[in-house]
Amino acid sequence: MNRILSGIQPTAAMHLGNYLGAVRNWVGLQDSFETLYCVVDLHALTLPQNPAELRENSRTLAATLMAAGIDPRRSILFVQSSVPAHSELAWLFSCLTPLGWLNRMTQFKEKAGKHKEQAVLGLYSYPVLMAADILIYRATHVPVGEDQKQHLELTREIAGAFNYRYGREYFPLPEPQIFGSATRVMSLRDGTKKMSKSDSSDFSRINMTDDADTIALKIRKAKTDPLPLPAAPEDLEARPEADNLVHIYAALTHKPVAEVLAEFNEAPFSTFKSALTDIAVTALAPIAEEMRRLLADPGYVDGVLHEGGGKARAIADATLREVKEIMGILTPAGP
Ligand code: AQP
Repeated sequence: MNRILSGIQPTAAMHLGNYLGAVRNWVGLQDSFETLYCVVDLHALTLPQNPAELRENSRTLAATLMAAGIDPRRSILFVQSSVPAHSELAWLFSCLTPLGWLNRMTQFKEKAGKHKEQAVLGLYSYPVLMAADILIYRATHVPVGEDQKQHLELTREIAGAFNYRYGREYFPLPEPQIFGSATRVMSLRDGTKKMSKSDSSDFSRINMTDDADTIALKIRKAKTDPLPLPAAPEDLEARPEADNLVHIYAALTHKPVAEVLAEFNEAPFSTFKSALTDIAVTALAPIAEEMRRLLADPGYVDGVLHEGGGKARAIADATLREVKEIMGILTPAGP
Protein backbone atom coordinates (compact mmCIF):
# COMPACT_ATOMS: atom_id res chain seq x y z
CA MET A 1 0.00 0.00 0.00
CA ASN A 2 1.20 3.52 -0.71
CA ARG A 3 2.21 5.51 2.32
CA ILE A 4 1.50 9.15 3.19
CA LEU A 5 3.47 11.38 5.55
CA SER A 6 2.63 15.00 6.29
CA GLY A 7 3.20 17.39 9.16
CA ILE A 8 2.19 20.68 10.66
CA GLN A 9 4.17 23.04 12.88
CA PRO A 10 2.98 23.82 16.43
CA THR A 11 4.04 27.47 16.10
CA ALA A 12 0.50 28.64 16.96
CA ALA A 13 -3.08 27.49 16.44
CA MET A 14 -3.92 25.85 13.12
CA HIS A 15 -5.50 28.33 10.69
CA LEU A 16 -7.92 28.09 7.80
CA GLY A 17 -5.04 27.94 5.27
CA ASN A 18 -3.54 24.90 6.99
CA TYR A 19 -6.99 23.30 7.11
CA LEU A 20 -8.11 23.93 3.53
CA GLY A 21 -4.67 23.59 1.95
CA ALA A 22 -3.61 20.47 3.82
CA VAL A 23 -5.41 18.96 6.81
CA ARG A 24 -8.87 18.57 5.27
CA ASN A 25 -7.29 16.54 2.49
CA TRP A 26 -5.37 14.42 5.01
CA VAL A 27 -8.70 13.20 6.40
CA GLY A 28 -9.96 11.74 3.11
CA LEU A 29 -6.63 10.08 2.36
CA GLN A 30 -7.01 7.82 5.41
CA ASP A 31 -9.35 5.63 3.33
CA SER A 32 -6.92 4.79 0.57
CA PHE A 33 -3.40 5.10 2.04
CA GLU A 34 -1.41 4.07 5.06
CA THR A 35 -1.22 7.50 6.73
CA LEU A 36 1.24 9.05 9.17
CA TYR A 37 0.67 12.60 10.40
CA CYS A 38 2.96 14.48 12.75
CA VAL A 39 3.20 17.64 14.78
CA VAL A 40 6.58 18.91 13.61
CA ASP A 41 7.90 20.54 16.77
CA LEU A 42 11.55 20.40 15.66
CA HIS A 43 10.64 22.58 12.66
CA ALA A 44 8.89 25.04 14.97
CA LEU A 45 12.21 25.50 16.82
CA THR A 46 13.73 27.15 13.73
CA LEU A 47 12.12 30.34 15.10
CA PRO A 48 12.28 31.30 18.81
CA GLN A 49 9.54 29.57 20.86
CA ASN A 50 8.35 29.96 24.43
CA PRO A 51 8.87 26.43 25.93
CA ALA A 52 5.55 26.29 27.82
CA GLU A 53 3.63 27.56 24.78
CA LEU A 54 5.38 25.15 22.42
CA ARG A 55 4.39 22.18 24.60
CA GLU A 56 0.79 23.41 24.89
CA ASN A 57 0.56 24.25 21.17
CA SER A 58 1.76 20.74 20.29
CA ARG A 59 -1.02 19.16 22.35
CA THR A 60 -3.65 21.63 21.07
CA LEU A 61 -2.62 21.01 17.48
CA ALA A 62 -2.86 17.24 17.93
CA ALA A 63 -6.36 17.71 19.41
CA THR A 64 -7.31 19.99 16.47
CA LEU A 65 -6.13 17.35 14.00
CA MET A 66 -8.25 14.69 15.71
CA ALA A 67 -11.22 17.07 15.87
CA ALA A 68 -10.81 17.77 12.14
CA GLY A 69 -11.08 14.04 11.41
CA ILE A 70 -7.64 12.46 11.79
CA ASP A 71 -8.58 9.16 13.37
CA PRO A 72 -5.86 7.59 15.53
CA ARG A 73 -7.29 4.13 14.77
CA ARG A 74 -6.64 4.67 11.05
CA SER A 75 -3.61 6.99 11.11
CA ILE A 76 -0.40 7.12 13.09
CA LEU A 77 -0.52 10.50 14.83
CA PHE A 78 2.65 11.52 16.65
CA VAL A 79 5.07 14.27 17.64
CA GLN A 80 8.12 14.50 15.38
CA SER A 81 10.65 14.79 18.23
CA SER A 82 9.45 11.51 19.76
CA VAL A 83 11.07 9.72 16.81
CA PRO A 84 14.82 10.53 17.04
CA ALA A 85 15.51 8.78 13.72
CA HIS A 86 14.17 11.89 11.88
CA SER A 87 17.07 13.97 13.20
CA GLU A 88 19.66 11.28 12.62
CA LEU A 89 18.60 10.76 9.00
CA ALA A 90 18.62 14.55 8.54
CA TRP A 91 22.33 14.57 9.45
CA LEU A 92 23.06 11.74 7.02
CA PHE A 93 21.16 13.63 4.29
CA SER A 94 22.94 16.89 5.09
CA CYS A 95 26.15 15.14 4.04
CA LEU A 96 24.59 14.54 0.60
CA THR A 97 22.90 17.90 0.02
CA PRO A 98 24.84 20.57 -1.89
CA LEU A 99 24.55 24.10 -0.46
CA GLY A 100 23.48 25.28 -3.93
CA TRP A 101 20.21 23.35 -3.55
CA LEU A 102 19.44 25.00 -0.20
CA ASN A 103 20.35 28.45 -1.55
CA ARG A 104 17.39 28.21 -3.95
CA MET A 105 14.79 27.81 -1.18
CA THR A 106 12.44 30.78 -1.19
CA GLN A 107 10.96 30.08 2.27
CA PHE A 108 14.37 30.65 3.87
CA LYS A 109 14.72 33.94 2.02
CA GLU A 110 11.23 35.03 3.12
CA LYS A 111 11.63 33.98 6.76
CA ALA A 112 15.22 35.18 7.19
CA GLY A 113 14.29 38.48 5.53
CA LYS A 114 16.91 41.20 5.68
CA HIS A 115 18.74 39.57 8.61
CA LYS A 116 20.16 36.55 6.80
CA GLU A 117 23.42 36.60 8.77
CA GLN A 118 21.53 36.32 12.07
CA ALA A 119 19.21 33.51 10.87
CA VAL A 120 19.92 30.19 12.57
CA LEU A 121 21.37 27.16 10.80
CA GLY A 122 18.17 25.18 11.46
CA LEU A 123 16.07 27.64 9.43
CA TYR A 124 18.45 27.16 6.52
CA SER A 125 18.65 23.37 6.78
CA TYR A 126 14.91 22.95 7.53
CA PRO A 127 14.22 21.36 4.11
CA VAL A 128 16.80 18.61 4.84
CA LEU A 129 14.95 17.70 8.05
CA MET A 130 11.70 17.76 6.08
CA ALA A 131 13.21 15.32 3.56
CA ALA A 132 14.18 13.07 6.47
CA ASP A 133 10.66 13.31 7.97
CA ILE A 134 9.23 11.96 4.74
CA LEU A 135 11.89 9.49 3.66
CA ILE A 136 12.41 7.86 7.07
CA TYR A 137 8.97 6.29 6.35
CA ARG A 138 9.79 5.83 2.65
CA ALA A 139 6.53 7.69 2.03
CA THR A 140 5.31 7.68 -1.56
CA HIS A 141 2.90 10.64 -1.35
CA VAL A 142 2.92 13.92 0.57
CA PRO A 143 -0.24 16.07 0.73
CA VAL A 144 0.80 19.72 1.18
CA GLY A 145 -0.27 23.26 0.38
CA GLU A 146 1.27 25.02 -2.64
CA ASP A 147 3.87 26.76 -0.40
CA GLN A 148 5.63 23.47 0.37
CA LYS A 149 6.02 22.37 -3.26
CA GLN A 150 9.61 23.56 -3.53
CA HIS A 151 10.63 21.67 -0.38
CA LEU A 152 9.01 18.54 -1.77
CA GLU A 153 11.04 18.90 -4.96
CA LEU A 154 14.18 19.08 -2.83
CA THR A 155 13.10 15.92 -0.98
CA ARG A 156 12.89 14.15 -4.33
CA GLU A 157 16.35 15.42 -5.26
CA ILE A 158 17.82 14.19 -1.97
CA ALA A 159 16.18 10.76 -2.39
CA GLY A 160 17.58 10.64 -5.93
CA ALA A 161 21.06 11.67 -4.74
CA PHE A 162 21.07 8.88 -2.12
CA ASN A 163 19.88 6.28 -4.61
CA TYR A 164 22.49 7.37 -7.16
CA ARG A 165 25.37 7.52 -4.67
CA TYR A 166 24.64 4.04 -3.32
CA GLY A 167 23.56 2.51 -6.62
CA ARG A 168 20.09 1.28 -5.64
CA GLU A 169 16.49 2.48 -5.71
CA TYR A 170 16.17 2.50 -1.93
CA PHE A 171 14.05 5.62 -1.44
CA PRO A 172 10.89 6.29 -3.47
CA LEU A 173 10.66 9.76 -5.03
CA PRO A 174 7.59 11.03 -3.13
CA GLU A 175 4.79 12.69 -5.09
CA PRO A 176 3.35 16.00 -3.84
CA GLN A 177 -0.44 15.98 -3.60
CA ILE A 178 -1.88 19.48 -3.92
CA PHE A 179 -5.66 19.52 -4.19
CA GLY A 180 -8.72 21.73 -4.11
CA SER A 181 -9.50 25.37 -4.80
CA ALA A 182 -7.62 26.65 -1.71
CA THR A 183 -4.10 25.34 -2.19
CA ARG A 184 -2.79 28.77 -1.17
CA VAL A 185 -5.08 30.69 1.16
CA MET A 186 -3.97 34.30 1.44
CA SER A 187 -3.87 36.74 4.35
CA LEU A 188 -7.17 38.52 5.09
CA ARG A 189 -5.21 41.79 5.35
CA ASP A 190 -3.11 41.44 2.19
CA GLY A 191 -4.19 39.19 -0.68
CA THR A 192 -0.61 38.92 -1.97
CA LYS A 193 0.76 37.30 1.22
CA LYS A 194 -0.09 33.77 2.31
CA MET A 195 -2.14 33.22 5.44
CA SER A 196 0.42 32.25 8.06
CA LYS A 197 0.61 31.38 11.75
CA SER A 198 3.61 33.65 12.15
CA ASP A 199 1.94 36.79 10.72
CA SER A 200 2.00 39.37 13.53
CA SER A 201 -1.65 40.35 12.89
CA ASP A 202 -4.25 37.92 14.20
CA PHE A 203 -6.72 39.62 11.83
CA SER A 204 -4.73 38.20 8.90
CA ARG A 205 -6.04 34.68 9.55
CA ILE A 206 -8.97 32.65 10.81
CA ASN A 207 -7.74 30.28 13.52
CA MET A 208 -9.42 26.93 14.01
CA THR A 209 -9.75 27.93 17.67
CA ASP A 210 -11.69 31.18 16.92
CA ASP A 211 -15.29 31.42 18.12
CA ALA A 212 -18.20 32.49 15.89
CA ASP A 213 -18.00 36.18 16.89
CA THR A 214 -14.28 36.35 16.17
CA ILE A 215 -14.72 34.68 12.77
CA ALA A 216 -17.52 37.14 11.91
CA LEU A 217 -15.40 40.13 12.97
CA LYS A 218 -12.33 38.96 11.01
CA ILE A 219 -14.36 38.41 7.84
CA ARG A 220 -16.13 41.76 8.24
CA LYS A 221 -12.74 43.48 8.59
CA ALA A 222 -11.10 41.48 5.77
CA LYS A 223 -9.63 43.77 3.13
CA THR A 224 -11.58 44.00 -0.14
CA ASP A 225 -11.90 46.55 -2.93
CA PRO A 226 -14.86 48.87 -3.62
CA LEU A 227 -16.20 46.85 -6.58
CA PRO A 228 -18.99 44.25 -6.31
CA LEU A 229 -18.26 40.57 -7.03
CA PRO A 230 -17.45 40.03 -10.71
CA ALA A 231 -19.46 37.80 -13.04
CA ALA A 232 -16.52 35.77 -14.36
CA PRO A 233 -13.59 34.04 -12.57
CA GLU A 234 -10.99 35.72 -14.84
CA ASP A 235 -12.13 39.12 -13.54
CA LEU A 236 -10.80 38.12 -10.10
CA GLU A 237 -7.23 37.91 -11.37
CA ALA A 238 -6.24 41.52 -10.67
CA ARG A 239 -8.19 41.59 -7.37
CA PRO A 240 -6.17 39.45 -4.91
CA GLU A 241 -8.34 40.05 -1.82
CA ALA A 242 -11.61 39.38 -3.65
CA ASP A 243 -10.06 36.34 -5.31
CA ASN A 244 -8.97 34.97 -1.93
CA LEU A 245 -12.39 35.32 -0.27
CA VAL A 246 -14.17 33.75 -3.23
CA HIS A 247 -11.72 30.82 -3.25
CA ILE A 248 -12.24 30.31 0.50
CA TYR A 249 -16.02 30.23 -0.07
CA ALA A 250 -15.60 27.80 -2.98
CA ALA A 251 -13.37 25.51 -0.92
CA LEU A 252 -15.69 25.52 2.10
CA THR A 253 -18.76 24.74 -0.03
CA HIS A 254 -16.95 22.36 -2.44
CA LYS A 255 -18.23 24.42 -5.40
CA PRO A 256 -16.31 25.69 -8.44
CA VAL A 257 -15.49 29.42 -8.36
CA ALA A 258 -17.71 30.07 -11.43
CA GLU A 259 -20.69 28.57 -9.59
CA VAL A 260 -20.04 30.75 -6.54
CA LEU A 261 -19.92 33.89 -8.71
CA ALA A 262 -23.14 32.88 -10.49
CA GLU A 263 -24.81 32.31 -7.10
CA PHE A 264 -23.94 35.85 -5.93
CA ASN A 265 -24.80 37.52 -9.24
CA GLU A 266 -22.48 40.55 -8.84
CA ALA A 267 -23.63 41.23 -5.26
CA PRO A 268 -21.76 43.75 -3.09
CA PHE A 269 -19.07 42.41 -0.76
CA SER A 270 -21.18 43.11 2.33
CA THR A 271 -23.72 40.48 1.16
CA PHE A 272 -20.97 38.01 0.23
CA LYS A 273 -19.09 38.47 3.51
CA SER A 274 -22.14 37.72 5.58
CA ALA A 275 -22.78 34.49 3.60
CA LEU A 276 -19.08 33.58 3.94
CA THR A 277 -19.29 34.09 7.71
CA ASP A 278 -22.24 31.67 7.98
CA ILE A 279 -20.45 29.06 5.89
CA ALA A 280 -17.17 29.42 7.83
CA VAL A 281 -18.84 29.25 11.24
CA THR A 282 -20.88 26.18 10.19
CA ALA A 283 -17.74 24.41 8.95
CA LEU A 284 -15.38 25.37 11.76
CA ALA A 285 -17.49 25.56 14.94
CA PRO A 286 -17.96 21.77 15.30
CA ILE A 287 -14.19 21.25 14.93
CA ALA A 288 -13.43 23.86 17.61
CA GLU A 289 -16.05 22.32 19.91
CA GLU A 290 -14.65 18.81 19.49
CA MET A 291 -11.12 20.14 20.02
CA ARG A 292 -12.14 21.70 23.33
CA ARG A 293 -13.84 18.46 24.37
CA LEU A 294 -10.65 16.50 23.63
CA LEU A 295 -8.45 19.01 25.44
CA ALA A 296 -10.55 18.67 28.57
CA ASP A 297 -8.71 15.35 28.93
CA PRO A 298 -5.06 16.13 28.05
CA GLY A 299 -4.04 12.66 29.25
CA TYR A 300 -6.10 11.12 26.43
CA VAL A 301 -4.45 13.33 23.79
CA ASP A 302 -0.97 12.59 25.17
CA GLY A 303 -1.82 8.87 25.24
CA VAL A 304 -2.72 8.93 21.53
CA LEU A 305 0.56 10.72 20.72
CA HIS A 306 2.54 8.29 22.89
CA GLU A 307 1.08 5.29 21.10
CA GLY A 308 1.54 6.93 17.70
CA GLY A 309 5.18 7.68 18.56
CA GLY A 310 5.79 4.01 19.33
CA LYS A 311 4.30 2.88 16.00
CA ALA A 312 6.23 5.54 14.07
CA ARG A 313 9.53 4.61 15.80
CA ALA A 314 9.12 0.98 14.79
CA ILE A 315 8.99 1.95 11.08
CA ALA A 316 11.60 4.73 11.30
CA ASP A 317 14.18 2.71 13.24
CA ALA A 318 14.01 -0.09 10.67
CA THR A 319 14.68 2.39 7.85
CA LEU A 320 17.56 3.97 9.74
CA ARG A 321 19.19 0.56 10.33
CA GLU A 322 19.02 -0.19 6.59
CA VAL A 323 20.31 3.25 5.63
CA LYS A 324 23.28 2.91 7.98
CA GLU A 325 24.02 -0.52 6.59
CA ILE A 326 23.93 0.85 3.02
CA MET A 327 26.16 3.81 3.97
CA GLY A 328 28.75 1.61 5.66
CA ILE A 329 28.17 2.74 9.22
CA LEU A 330 29.39 0.10 11.64
CA THR A 331 26.76 -1.07 14.09
CA PRO A 332 28.89 -3.07 16.52
CA ALA A 333 27.28 -6.24 17.82
CA GLY A 334 27.14 -6.73 21.59
CA PRO A 335 29.07 -9.50 23.40
N1 AQP B 1 -1.89 29.81 3.53
C1 AQP B 1 -1.90 28.52 3.26
N2 AQP B 1 -2.72 28.03 2.29
C2 AQP B 1 -2.76 26.70 2.01
N3 AQP B 1 -1.99 25.79 2.66
C3 AQP B 1 -1.17 26.23 3.63
N4 AQP B 1 -0.32 25.61 4.46
C4 AQP B 1 0.29 26.52 5.27
N5 AQP B 1 -0.16 27.74 5.00
C5 AQP B 1 -1.08 27.61 3.98
C6 AQP B 1 -0.09 24.16 4.48
O1 AQP B 1 -0.35 23.70 5.80
C7 AQP B 1 0.52 22.60 6.08
C8 AQP B 1 1.17 22.81 7.41
O2 AQP B 1 1.99 23.97 7.37
P1 AQP B 1 3.11 24.20 8.45
O3 AQP B 1 2.49 24.48 9.73
O4 AQP B 1 4.03 23.07 8.48
O5 AQP B 1 3.99 25.39 7.99
P2 AQP B 1 3.86 26.56 7.01
O6 AQP B 1 3.63 26.09 5.62
O7 AQP B 1 5.08 27.40 7.21
O8 AQP B 1 2.53 27.28 7.55
P3 AQP B 1 2.40 28.63 8.28
O9 AQP B 1 1.01 28.73 8.78
O10 AQP B 1 2.89 29.74 7.43
O11 AQP B 1 3.30 28.44 9.56
P4 AQP B 1 4.46 29.31 10.11
O12 AQP B 1 3.97 30.72 10.14
O13 AQP B 1 4.68 28.74 11.47
O14 AQP B 1 5.63 29.11 9.22
C9 AQP B 1 1.52 22.50 4.94
O15 AQP B 1 1.16 21.43 4.09
C10 AQP B 1 1.37 23.81 4.22
O16 AQP B 1 1.60 23.67 2.84
